Amino acid sequence: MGALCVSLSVSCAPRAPAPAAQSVVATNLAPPRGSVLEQACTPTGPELCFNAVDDNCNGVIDEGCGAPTGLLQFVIAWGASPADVNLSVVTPAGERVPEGRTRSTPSGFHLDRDCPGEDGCGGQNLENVYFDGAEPPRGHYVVEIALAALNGAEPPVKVHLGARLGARALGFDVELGPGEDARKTFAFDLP
Ligand SMILES: [Ca+2]
Ligand SMILES: [Ca+2]
Repeated sequence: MGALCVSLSVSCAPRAPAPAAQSVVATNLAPPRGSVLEQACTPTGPELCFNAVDDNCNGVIDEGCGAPTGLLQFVIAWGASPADVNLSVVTPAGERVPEGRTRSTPSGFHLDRDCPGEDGCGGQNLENVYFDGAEPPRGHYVVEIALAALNGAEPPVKVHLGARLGARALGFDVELGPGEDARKTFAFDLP
């Protein structure tokens, strides 16, 4: 027999371990140069695919769209632009994903799309890096968004970066162009 809990009081329930997402809290957020952090999430309706936005404010970006997600996730979207934009993440261990043609790190980070050019990218450019485990490595992260080639696109190339950091989703509008604007970074710490 269990305890004599006849009410619906929460205190009667066995204490559940905190969800892993709640233990992942990023600090020292450094937005890309020229970008403003989108803190507040305003639900705008059902989740829309391929926009790197958490439209329904459930903390998950582009869920149900075929893109794998995880406790850490970084997504860039740049619509139908012909520009070649690359997303990469440097982990606390100094691993980089992707690294050349290698799309996964030993610690569990993966890139699952490389646009434009792959099947399914046409008109909905999206790159997605996610962590597949329950305990993301602690330390300093750098997310890089780089313009590799304009391919005839008119600068600036407007890219939306969405990030899922545990239970929290946030985003930035990033503009890329020639010169020093060809590479922008978002950095944070996971203490
Ligand atoms: Ca969502
Ligand atoms: Ca979305």
